[in-house]
Amino acid sequence: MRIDIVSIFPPMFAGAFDHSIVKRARERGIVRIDVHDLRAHTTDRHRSVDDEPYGGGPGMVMTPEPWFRAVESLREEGERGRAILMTPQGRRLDQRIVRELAAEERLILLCGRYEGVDERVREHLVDDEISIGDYVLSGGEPAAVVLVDAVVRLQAGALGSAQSTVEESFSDGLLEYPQYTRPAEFRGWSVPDILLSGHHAEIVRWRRRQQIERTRLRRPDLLPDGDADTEVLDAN
Ligand code: 9D3
Repeated sequence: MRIDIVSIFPPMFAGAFDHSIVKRARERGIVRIDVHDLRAHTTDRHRSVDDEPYGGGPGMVMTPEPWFRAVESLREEGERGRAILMTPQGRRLDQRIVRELAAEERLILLCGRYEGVDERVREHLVDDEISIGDYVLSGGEPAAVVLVDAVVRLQAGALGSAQSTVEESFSDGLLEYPQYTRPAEFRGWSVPDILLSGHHAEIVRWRRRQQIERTRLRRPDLLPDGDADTEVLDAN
């Protein structure tokens, strides 16, 4: 898979893809990630990427020309790719969308800044718009890092064999059970006896109950046919 990122702040990605699973996937040739400076695609003396909004109002709007030039030049080499604008107005990223994007040959991620991007970019250039959640970032760059991480770890061969086993057994939509390691007692706090008992079948049942109970209390939205009122009452 190929991922191109277009931004006015390429240094924000320094080191972001140089560790852990993403690093290994790049080293293995599973994914190629290139960051591009939007300003390289400006044509005016001041390399401007924004201008005042038509109709007035606060802030600046990112001008369409550099985005079109950047994406069109990327598309001249290799696959067309799926161009995605990172924006608070996009579809909210979840694991279903991550799987959908992970199946693409190439992604071109556009990171906006300022108050927004000229509407013609969304209407005539990009194929998709993605948000990573309902909170305010200063721009699309951190969102692009999140998306890349989630998509790359789904590429075949990106995970070590131990990790892929874990991935499969926990992809059941529940939160994880509580985990402990040595020491059995730490500052007076003990590991639950059941985990030291060696009764494997009972441990499996205990962990399952913990998963369900924890999900019911903390993330009832993940459970099928939840009654929100009842769940809040039970939690308190
Ligand atoms: C404070 C300005 N906001 C009200 C006019 C609009 C606004 C514009 C641009 C809010 C945030 C941003 C910058 N954010 C992103 O570009 C962004 C984002 C986000 O803020 N949250 C979650 N996902 C994303 S993806 C891109």
